[in-house]
Amino acid sequence: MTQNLSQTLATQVRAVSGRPIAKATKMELWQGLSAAVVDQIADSWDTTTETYAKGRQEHYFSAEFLMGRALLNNLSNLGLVDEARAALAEHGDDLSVVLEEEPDAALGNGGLGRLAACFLDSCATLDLPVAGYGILYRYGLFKQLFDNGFQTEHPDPWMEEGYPFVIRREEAQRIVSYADLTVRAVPYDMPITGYGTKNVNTLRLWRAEPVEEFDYDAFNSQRFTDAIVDRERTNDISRVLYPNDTTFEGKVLRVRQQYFFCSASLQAIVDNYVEHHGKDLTDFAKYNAIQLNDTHPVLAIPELMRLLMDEHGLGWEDAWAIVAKTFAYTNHTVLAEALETWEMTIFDRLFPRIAEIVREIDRRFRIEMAERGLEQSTIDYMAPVSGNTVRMAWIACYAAYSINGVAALHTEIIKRETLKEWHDIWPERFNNKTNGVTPRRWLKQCNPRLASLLDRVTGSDEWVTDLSVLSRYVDSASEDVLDELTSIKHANKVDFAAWVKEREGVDIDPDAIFDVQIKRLHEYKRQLLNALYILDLYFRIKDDPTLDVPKRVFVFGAKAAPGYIRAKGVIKLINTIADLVNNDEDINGRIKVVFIHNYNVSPAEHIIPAADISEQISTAGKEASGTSNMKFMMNGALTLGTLDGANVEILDAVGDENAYIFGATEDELPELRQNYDPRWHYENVPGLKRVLDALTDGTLDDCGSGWFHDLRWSLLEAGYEPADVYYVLGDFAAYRDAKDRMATDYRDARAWARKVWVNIAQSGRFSSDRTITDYANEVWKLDATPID
Ligand code: B1H
Repeated sequence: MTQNLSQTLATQVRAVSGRPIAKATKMELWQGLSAAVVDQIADSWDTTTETYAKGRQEHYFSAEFLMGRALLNNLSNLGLVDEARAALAEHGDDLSVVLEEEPDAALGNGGLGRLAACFLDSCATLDLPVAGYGILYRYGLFKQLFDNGFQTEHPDPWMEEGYPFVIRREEAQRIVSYADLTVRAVPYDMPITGYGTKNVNTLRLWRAEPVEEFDYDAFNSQRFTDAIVDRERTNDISRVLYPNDTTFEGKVLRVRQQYFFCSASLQAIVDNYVEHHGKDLTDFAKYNAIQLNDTHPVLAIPELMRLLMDEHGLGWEDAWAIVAKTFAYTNHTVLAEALETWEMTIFDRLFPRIAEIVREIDRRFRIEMAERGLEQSTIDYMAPVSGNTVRMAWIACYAAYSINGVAALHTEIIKRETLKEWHDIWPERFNNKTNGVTPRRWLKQCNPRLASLLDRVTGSDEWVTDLSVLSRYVDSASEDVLDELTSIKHANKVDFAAWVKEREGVDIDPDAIFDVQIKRLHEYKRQLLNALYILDLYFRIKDDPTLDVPKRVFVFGAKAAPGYIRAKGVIKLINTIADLVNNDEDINGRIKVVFIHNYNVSPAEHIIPAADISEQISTAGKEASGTSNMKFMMNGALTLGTLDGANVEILDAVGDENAYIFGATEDELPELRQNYDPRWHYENVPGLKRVLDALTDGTLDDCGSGWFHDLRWSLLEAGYEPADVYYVLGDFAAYRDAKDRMATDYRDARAWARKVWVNIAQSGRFSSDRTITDYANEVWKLDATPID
C-alpha cells in the first residue's frame, strides 16, 4: 500500500539528507519530494511494464530526449500538485521554490529531442504501449554563458547531485561489443506518467560502463594509465551529447554511441519476445514496431539482422522479412548538411560484422533494383554504399515500411526532392505526421492562469486530454472572456519581467509588445533578419525621436553549436545591439532587447506564456516543422512568420487575419534566386544600407573578432558560395512591413484579444495527442492498453 505524499515526503527527505526535514536544503526537499513521487507510482509502473510486455509494443529509438524538468509534470499528471504544495507548506516551504531547484534533463539539442519528449507524454496519456530508448548522457547540452556578449560553453553535469527519476536496472544490463572494445550497457529507466491515467510508461536510457570496473592486474603491475585509459574509453560512449543541431559530424565516438544504444535496446526487445512468445522469431514484427527518430538510430537495421541471424539462427531472407516489417523512419530535415553518411572504413574498424551486413544489404538492393529495371545511374545514387560512403537515410528508406515527414509542406518536399527516387518506387510508404506538442506541459503547467480560464469557458478540463474541444468555442468568446485573456497575458508578462530582471538584470515593461524568437541559432532560422529589423527600428527612432511607435521588447533565446562561428557572430551581434539600444536616452526604453542566456526547456516555460509575438521566420522550405510555433499559438501569441514548416498549417487553422505572414514562398524561391542580387536590395530598400553598414562602420563593436564583418560579407558578397543563401535581404522589406503592421494592430486591445483567442481555440490539431493518435492508428497499428 502506498502512503500519502505528506507521509512519504518527510521519510524520503530524511533518507536523502540524513537529517530532519526542518534542516534540509531546498535541493534535498526536491530530492525527497521526487523520491516520494516515484514511491507513489511504483506499483502501477510495474503493472504497466508487465502488461505491455505481453502484447504488441512500439519502441521509439532516439539519440535525443529533451525532457526538461520532471517533478511538476509528474505531480500534475497524478493530480498531486495541491497535496505536494500542502505537504511542503507544513514545513514552511514553498512548492514553486522547490520546483526551481530541479535541473533540466537536457538530453537533446532542440526540436527533435523535445518532440520525442512530448511524444512520450502523449503515449502515456493515451495508454499506448510505447517505450523510449536512448542514451543516459552524463553531460546534457552545454550550459551557455555570455562573456562580453560572446557565447561560452560549459559542461552540464545534470544528475551529479542525484536524480530520483531514473532507476538503475542492474539486472537488465546487456553487453555491447565493438571490435576493439566490449562494454556493459546498463539501463536507467525513467517512469513516464500520463495525465489522468494509471499507466506509467518507460523511457530506457543506457549508460556505458566497463565490463570490469577496474583492471587490477594492470594496476598492480604499475600500468596505472592502461587501467584507467580503457575504462575511460568505455565511459566516453555515454559521456556527452553532441551539440550540433541539424549538422552532421562524422566522429567515431558518435557512431559508437549510435550503435551502443541500438544494440542494447534491440537485445532487450528480442529477449522480451523470446520470453513471452518463444524462440521462433517469425512473429517478431507482429509484436514489435520500432520508430527511428531520424537516421541517428538507423544502425538498428543491420543490428537486428545480426541478432536474428547470428544469435537466433535465421537465414537472410527470413531475417529481412522481419526487419522490413519492423522499422518506420521519420525524416526531420532537408538540409544537406544534416544527412548522415559514414565512412565504411569506420564501420569495418568498429563492427566488421555490421559492415558485412551493410554490404550485403547494398548488394541485394542493387540486384533488386536492377530487376525492377532501374537505370544504373539511379541505382548507384540510391544504393546504401557508394565507395567508402554509407548513407544512413538510404538504408532507412530501403528497410522501412513507413517513411514520414513532420509537417505537410516538409512531407511534400521530401517526396518531391530529398527522397524523390524512393517515393517513385514506394509511394505507399510515404505519409505525413505533422508534429505536435503536449498541452499538459505547454499549457496546463506553464500557464495556469490561461488553463483556469479554459476550464471555465469550456465548463470542464476535458481540453487537457482533447485539445480539439477548444475549437467549439472559437466564435463564442464574450467580451468579458476577451478582456480576461488580455489581463491574463498581462499578468504573465509581469511575472516574466520579474524573472528577466532576476536572471538577466534587465528591466522590461509589461505594457510593451513582447516579441520572441527562441530556437537554436542557425542561419536558416534567420535570427539575423530579426536583428536587422531591430537596428532599423532603432535608426528610425534616432532619425525622428518623436516617432510614435508602440513600445517593444525583443526577446531571444538560442544556443549556437560550439563550432558554428557565424551563428556565434549573430549572438554577439544581438548582445551588442542590446547594449546599444537598451542604454540610449533617445530610445528611452521604447525598445528593449533581452537575450536569455542558457535557453532550455524550463526557461521556455517562463517565456512562452508571456509572449505576444511568435517569430517563425525561417527561409521557406528550410524548417521541417518547428514546434515552438505550436507552443506559442496555444499560449495566445500570434505567429509572425514565413510559409514554412507547420506555419502553413497554423495559418490554415487561424486564417489570414489572425497571423502575420510574409516573404517569399518555397515554390517562388527557385526563380527568385535565379536573378537574386542582394546588393540591389542593399542599395534600394530604404534603411537597409544604413543597417548593414552599421555592422562595420564603428556603430557596433565586435571586439576585434571580425565576426560582424563576416556577417555583412555573407549577405553581400560571400565569394565561394552565392551571397545571402537564406534570402535575408530579399525578405527584409516584407518582414518590416508585416512587423510594423502587427505593432500597429496591437494597439486595439479588443481586436488583438480576438486574434489571440482564435489562435488558442484552433490549436487543438497541434496537440501531440493528435500526432500520436495518427502514428498509432496509421503507422504502428497499436491499441490503447489501460492497465485497469
Ligand atoms: C530537426 C534535426 C537534427 N531536424 C541532426 N533535424 C542532429 C539533426 O545531432 N544531430 O546530428 C540533431 C537534430 N532536428 C528538427 O526537428 C527540425 O529542424 C524542426 O523543424 C522540427 O520541428 C524538429 C522536430 O521534427
